[in-house]
Amino acid sequence: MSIKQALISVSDKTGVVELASALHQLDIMILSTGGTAKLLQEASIPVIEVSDYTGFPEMLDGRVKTLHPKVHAGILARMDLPAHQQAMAQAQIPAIDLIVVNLYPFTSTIARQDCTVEEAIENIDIGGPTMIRAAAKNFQRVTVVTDPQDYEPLLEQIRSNNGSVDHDYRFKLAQKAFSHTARYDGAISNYLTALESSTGQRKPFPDQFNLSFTLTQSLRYGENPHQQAAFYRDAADITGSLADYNQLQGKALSYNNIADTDAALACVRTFDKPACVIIKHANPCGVAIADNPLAAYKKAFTTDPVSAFGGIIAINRAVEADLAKAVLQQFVEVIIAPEFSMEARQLLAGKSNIRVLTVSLGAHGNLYDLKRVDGGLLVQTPDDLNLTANQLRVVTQVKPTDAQIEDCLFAWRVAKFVKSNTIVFCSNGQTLGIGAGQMSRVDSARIASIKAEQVHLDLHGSVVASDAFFPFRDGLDVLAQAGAKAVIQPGGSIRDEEVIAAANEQGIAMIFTGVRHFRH
Ligand code: 93A
Repeated sequence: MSIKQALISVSDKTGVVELASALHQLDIMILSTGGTAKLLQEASIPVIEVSDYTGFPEMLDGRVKTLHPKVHAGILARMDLPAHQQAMAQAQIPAIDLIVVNLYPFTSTIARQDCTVEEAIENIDIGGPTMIRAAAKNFQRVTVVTDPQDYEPLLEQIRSNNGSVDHDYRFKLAQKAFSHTARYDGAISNYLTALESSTGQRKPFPDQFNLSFTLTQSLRYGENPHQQAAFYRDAADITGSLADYNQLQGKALSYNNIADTDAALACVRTFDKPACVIIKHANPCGVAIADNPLAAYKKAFTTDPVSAFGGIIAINRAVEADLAKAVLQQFVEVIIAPEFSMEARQLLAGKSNIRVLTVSLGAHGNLYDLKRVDGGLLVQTPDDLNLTANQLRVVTQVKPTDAQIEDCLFAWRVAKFVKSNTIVFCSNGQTLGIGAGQMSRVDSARIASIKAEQVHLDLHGSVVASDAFFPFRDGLDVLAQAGAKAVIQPGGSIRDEEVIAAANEQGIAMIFTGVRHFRH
């Protein structure tokens, strides 16, 4: 059945003029709501306002626009049933065959620092999801489009299909539509659940979670080939998350790829300057910031070229040809960045095994971290603490220079993404040696300095971050021996005095953060 009448009501107006103009040329009648109708009329596209169509003006500040039987019967009627046909004829309601709707921007509204609960609530779309769900329910006849990226394929379908959309495509769009409204409601539910009261205070911690995940990708296997696995997406609409990744080339992501890419992305996201993070087995083996992404990559790679073999690279800037060329010199599993230039893409295509991903770096963050334990689930809010210089306390006679403070903050930032016990040597916005995942801090310190030695990186004058306090002076002695001149650590050990005395003795400046960054 060919499409005769469409209803367009969109908040994100990307591409809607082009779509409506093409639909009009295909002789499709267009119904539309206030703001959308105005935009289309300004582009000289004939539209009928829903309020004129129903004979019922928009009311309650737009809270009621499309919630009318003439709209919903038009969408929900099964025209293959004589009874429905008859009821529609009797009520003089024409069928609506195509729904193009996207919703009030709830997630981007609540992401704003100054968003009030009242504003959030006004951005809960009611009419939009109702139309989307009605159309998706009736996919046997009705086509529902919720994503501007589907406008072009939709038009292709209509043009090549004699004015209609084929069944499989309608079904696919309906599946997408229900995922869309599920995510939308998930985001609302998560937001409201995290509030203590309707005035907007945060709860101390919820005693009940409304977590919901939907399957996004079946994986060939888990951490090991004998384990089954899949990737689920948080139903809360966290746009720009890793679950929204876009793969430009390469084999499907594995379980370990996704886990490691997550670590890389989380770390690179926290830097404002051009940054590069290389991850191996969930730990950074090189992190750097620089004036441009190529320089950042080169610095990060220098930290530990052996470990970087088969690593995962994250960059927080567009990848251009120069960086693509440098990356091609190495064996890389995954490279992820907000975008890749055409030339960079063509170069990377020469090595079709490299998985090339794009993801947005916008405001983001899961509400909770989850960890399964035997018969239960550990839940916490994420470690999203980022220190600034004025939160630091210098505890030694030796004072750090401004450059050392800057490097200490960089090292501290990296330490957060390294498995405990963590020791990170840095200088000039570059990691020099990383000690990760050891059961004793002194071993992490030893490993970090050995790693730097292996690649002939000079630790003299370097700074060091330790993710938690030094229980004894032995860890600090290892750092001093390696050449460190400033150390950043939480403090708080009963032997703090002993450790501070050791630093003073060896001419090391020591900074306390008062907070730690365990990562187990
Ligand atoms: O406030 S609503 O929940 N009430 C409605 O009846 C309704 N119908 C469509 N919001 C409603 N919409 C939404 O308006 C759509 O989902 C879309 O996001 C937006 C488009 O409004 P406009 O065309 O005026 O910009």
